Amino acid sequence: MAIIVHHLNNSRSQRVLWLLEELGEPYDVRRYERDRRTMRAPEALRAIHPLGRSPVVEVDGHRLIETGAIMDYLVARAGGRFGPPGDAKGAILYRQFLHYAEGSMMPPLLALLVVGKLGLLGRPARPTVQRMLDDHLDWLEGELATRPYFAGDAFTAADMMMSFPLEASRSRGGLDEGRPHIIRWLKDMHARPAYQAALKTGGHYAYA
Ligand SMILES: N[C@@H](CCC(=O)N[C@@H](CS)C(=O)NCC(=O)O)C(=O)O
Repeated sequence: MAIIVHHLNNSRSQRVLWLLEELGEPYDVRRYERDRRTMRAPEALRAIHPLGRSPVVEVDGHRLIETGAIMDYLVARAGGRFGPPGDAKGAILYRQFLHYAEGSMMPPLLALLVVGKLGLLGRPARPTVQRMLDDHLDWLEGELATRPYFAGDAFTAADMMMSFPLEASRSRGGLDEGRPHIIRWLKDMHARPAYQAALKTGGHYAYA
């Protein structure tokens, strides 16, 4: 049975479509549209999983949430393609960035979003949250100055995981050409044929 991806437009689940395109794995996309006013997922997604969030993937008789876990599962299922590199340092970096993307990088981006929505009320908090994000961006710029991809010389699922927080940073977190190594990396990611193919199956994606 083909893998089913429950995909919300403009969301983290774009990365799952991208990985499946890289793997050449057949999949069906069930698309959900955000509410234009609240930007929340539609109620229909709660029928798939009680959290009503995306991605949700149906694979091998399981229903799986959490992007990092989904990527990890799909990579293992594909015999480790796009998984941890063979060298010890690369394998550590792979694990680190696979989890860091959602665990550490997304929270300040989410905080920035909330602060932005608060308008004038949120304004006093903005510099503090921006500084938190800048710490991440400065560190990542230094990391990508030393190697082409997050886990070393090879493109891996860790790069795919890192795409969403860095795309969101470019869109609303002040990431620009002043951090040339991250921008170079983003351009490389967007140039991949599988990334482009995933944009076609996923529908509108504001961050590409
Ligand atoms: N850490 C989770 C986050 C899941 C999540 O919050 N997904 C967002 C999409 S970017 C969502 O479905 N939001 C819809 C909503 O909050 O209503 C993951 O990576 O899967």
